[in-house]
Amino acid sequence: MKITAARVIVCSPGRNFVTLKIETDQGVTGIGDATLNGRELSVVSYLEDHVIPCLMGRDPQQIEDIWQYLYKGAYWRRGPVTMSAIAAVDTALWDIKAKMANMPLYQLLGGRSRTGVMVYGHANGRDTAETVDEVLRHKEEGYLAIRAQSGVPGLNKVYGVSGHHGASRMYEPADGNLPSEHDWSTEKYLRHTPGLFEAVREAVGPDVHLLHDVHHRLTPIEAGQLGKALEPVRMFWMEDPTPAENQDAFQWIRHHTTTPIAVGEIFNSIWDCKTLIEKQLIDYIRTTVVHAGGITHLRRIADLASLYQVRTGCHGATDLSPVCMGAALHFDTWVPNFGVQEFMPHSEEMLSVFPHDYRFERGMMYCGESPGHGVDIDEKLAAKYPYQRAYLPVNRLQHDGTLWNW
Ligand code: CS2
Ligand code: MG
Repeated sequence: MKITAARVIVCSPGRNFVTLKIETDQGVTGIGDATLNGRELSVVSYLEDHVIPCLMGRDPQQIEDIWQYLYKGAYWRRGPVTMSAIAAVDTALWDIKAKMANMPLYQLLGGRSRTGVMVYGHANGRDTAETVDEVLRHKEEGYLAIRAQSGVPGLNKVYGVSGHHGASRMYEPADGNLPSEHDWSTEKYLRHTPGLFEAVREAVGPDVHLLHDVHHRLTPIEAGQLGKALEPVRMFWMEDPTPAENQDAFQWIRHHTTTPIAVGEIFNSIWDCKTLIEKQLIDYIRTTVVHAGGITHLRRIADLASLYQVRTGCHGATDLSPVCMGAALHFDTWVPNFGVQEFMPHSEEMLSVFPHDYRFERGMMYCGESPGHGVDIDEKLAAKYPYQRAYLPVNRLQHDGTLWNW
């Protein structure tokens, strides 16, 4: 069996997506997500100019050898661009192999480990009252796990909150021809957030899992302070409490709080999280199919995590395409140490470009039974949505403009 062609499809049905399609001499094709929000065209070039020429004529069944070839053969290992490109190839090859085996991808990985995939939804509001309303709306829809993000009194624009009530589902941070600028004050955030979650827990009751994304903005000791303040709320997790380049820094959070910690959506290899997992400094690992080297590498991360009772919590924002969501749901259906899957619903416009067989029902998601990962791309429709450059925002401290973590 041979790879005969491969091409990158860039489209923007509401936001930019990058998809790799691989064709074979047996007529079977596979697709993979290669979307890196705000730096999409870097991955396009990495694939078109450097990876695709090396794939021609190779046997698509040799998923592992191709992974090792692209990882070690690049010499310059790791990084979000490299690992997103490798992920796209890997996902497409697993799609092909499952189609050749005439089985849904989760069967090929080792079969079903659970009846369905528990997901968490995004409830956002401009203030505490709106956020409580959104959390209750999600509870009504059957979500068992709900992330809550709210505006902060005295701040103009913060992560995770759209500009108007009820639009929380379509929070799309990448916009504009240049990065927009947000303002930040840790003091105002720490004054506001414990009260937000007291109100949310009071309204939603004890059974719903509550999550929150700090989005890399605190120091370790501030994160310990927040985690301790949130303990009475019994959070499912506090996400990205502090930047994670220094993995050892998380020990200072652990010294002060038992609030569970999730990290890893911006990680792209097992090396980014090895210390965090081995020292049990986290409880959930957020690495994803599209940014952490595909199914092949994500399995290795999950297996390492399972040795230390760390569970998976794959990233699933709308800047990860439906192709990534489809592949992730097969991974989630198989992986023994599953925790939760993020689910930020794509718009109908986005989904129209990516026919898929996964579905949401009362807080759970279910991958389909069709061979492969169950997602395709309508290339004619995709062509109607040309790429539009868009950036993620940057963040500055409100009092003096210091560039901060967004
Ligand atoms: C967020 C993301 O979903 C999350 O947990 O951290 O929305 C993140 O901001 C985007 O994926 C960045 O592209
Ligand atoms: Mg996050």
